[in-house]
Amino acid sequence: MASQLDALNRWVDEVARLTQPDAIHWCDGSDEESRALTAQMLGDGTLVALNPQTHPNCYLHRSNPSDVARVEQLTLVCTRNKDDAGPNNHWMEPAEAHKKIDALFAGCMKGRTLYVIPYCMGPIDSPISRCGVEITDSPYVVANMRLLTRMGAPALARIEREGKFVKGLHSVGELDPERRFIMHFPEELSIKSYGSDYGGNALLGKKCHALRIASWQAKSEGWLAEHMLIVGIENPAGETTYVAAAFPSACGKTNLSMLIPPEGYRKAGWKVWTVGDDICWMTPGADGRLWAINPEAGYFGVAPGTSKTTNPNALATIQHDTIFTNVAVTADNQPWWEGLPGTPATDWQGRPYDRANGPVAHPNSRFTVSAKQCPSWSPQAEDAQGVPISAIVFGGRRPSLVPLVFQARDWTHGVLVGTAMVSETTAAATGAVGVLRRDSMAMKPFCGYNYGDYFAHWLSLDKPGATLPKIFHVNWFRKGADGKFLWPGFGDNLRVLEWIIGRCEGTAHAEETPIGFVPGKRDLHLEGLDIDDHSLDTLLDVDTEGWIDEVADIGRYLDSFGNHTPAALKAEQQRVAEALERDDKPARKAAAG
Ligand code: OXD
Ligand code: MN
Repeated sequence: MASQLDALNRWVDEVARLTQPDAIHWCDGSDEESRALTAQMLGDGTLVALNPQTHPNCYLHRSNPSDVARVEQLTLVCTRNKDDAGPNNHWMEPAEAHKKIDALFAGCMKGRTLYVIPYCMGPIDSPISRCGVEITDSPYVVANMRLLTRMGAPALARIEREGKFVKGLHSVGELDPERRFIMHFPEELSIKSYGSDYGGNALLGKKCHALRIASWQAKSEGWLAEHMLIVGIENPAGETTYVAAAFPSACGKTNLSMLIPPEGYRKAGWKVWTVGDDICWMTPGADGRLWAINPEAGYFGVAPGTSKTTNPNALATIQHDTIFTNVAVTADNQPWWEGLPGTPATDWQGRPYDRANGPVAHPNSRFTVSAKQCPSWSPQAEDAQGVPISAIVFGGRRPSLVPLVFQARDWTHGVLVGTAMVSETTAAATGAVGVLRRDSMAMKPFCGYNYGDYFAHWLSLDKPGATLPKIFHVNWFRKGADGKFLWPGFGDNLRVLEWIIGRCEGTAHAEETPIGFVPGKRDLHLEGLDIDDHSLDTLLDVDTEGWIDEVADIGRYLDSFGNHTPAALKAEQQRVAEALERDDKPARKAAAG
């Protein structure tokens, strides 16, 4: 009988004929393999060793300066039917796309080694996990995939058993932005990426497989592949509630997933457990609840801003066995970025520090590290069935209008709230930073199909027998008239999560408003927090006039997906618009006391 690996071997042969590498290496994921690759990369300058006393087994990689972020313009979803990719994706006809990118791949691995990386997204023995194989000519990609996925022999064994895997072909090419494409072929379960060595473009298990391809599969199979962290909140009684939260790139998912409770909470016995910081696969269980796994095994976190005050857990995680990309270094060779103490000596491009050259660490500089090194890592992250999700939280960077937190009335309203998400763009993708744009469910760059169909898929989970999570929206980024953030954020976000959990359990109070349920000042646990009344009033205010405009704009946004927009979502938008028109704010406030 033909081995299940025959298909894999045939594909590797086919790719080798096209790319013509000097050698082929099948990655087994062993420590010896990793040591040999590291030595090779130290030898050719791909990696630079950092201070072994302060940061044992830590390395710095400096990217080509034109290759430091995701490239949305060059990221394509290639479906037979253009409508299936939707207006949210850049599209190319599959045959044309293959022809274009194969021309770039032809002979591109001459003088290089072709690495075959079998990997598993999710716990190796979980039925929810999925396997893939990435072929790459980048040892840096191999080193990152080793930290971010379950890579090597166990994954290959699972592929042999199942016979099914996502094919990802990657080459750094010439690192020329003019010869760069990240292409997805969801109908073929394959990915082709050329010309970039940057995380989201090159580590194909992450955004390309676990979000774009997986979201396509999830649609037809009845589950969700989402750009969400997963965090467990343990109360003083020892009960843990799991929350999944979607925020756009570089908006604090890693910080929230590793939150350290404020002192009063810590003393009372609250604990926070990190299941995942970026991606969440949720599947309806036999009990009707959504059960979630983190398909990743490590973090590819944004370095700048990570500090003792913002995220001490992340800082502790990255003291050893970490790859740093595009950070600065101090005179004694420690990694450095804006937010850390000390002084940089060399910037992210290896130049002597000069303030005139702009940020010393690249604003999208990163650390790659195994999740198990995190002090708050949840052992439940290895559970084959995942963790049950009680609340889904959406959030973005909104300097105005959007309150600190509100709860959607029901699932349909919650889907509208997620659909309507807006955030400022960040350095995680090339292009302008700080521009407000709609980023439904934080999936704008990652949804592998038509957003209208995706909204319909979300709505379809609400069926008889389902016990779905409650849906909330948060905004840590509201600013006052002086341009300063009104809410302290970070550890104090637990105060908001406590209210959210209380709402899930039916114990926390809220005021009903046209946009959903909003806590009053007395409904939040604010002991030990230095915040003035005026800031709180602003944070919890629902500005009827401002929301009327916002909801009208949401209506126009929904229309931009034409007849793919589910009628039920449009009807929900109408319902909220009418509730706002009817809103008698003084009477509402008086009733709330
Ligand atoms: C990431 C991103 O790298 O969202 O996680 O860009
Ligand atoms: Mn992300």
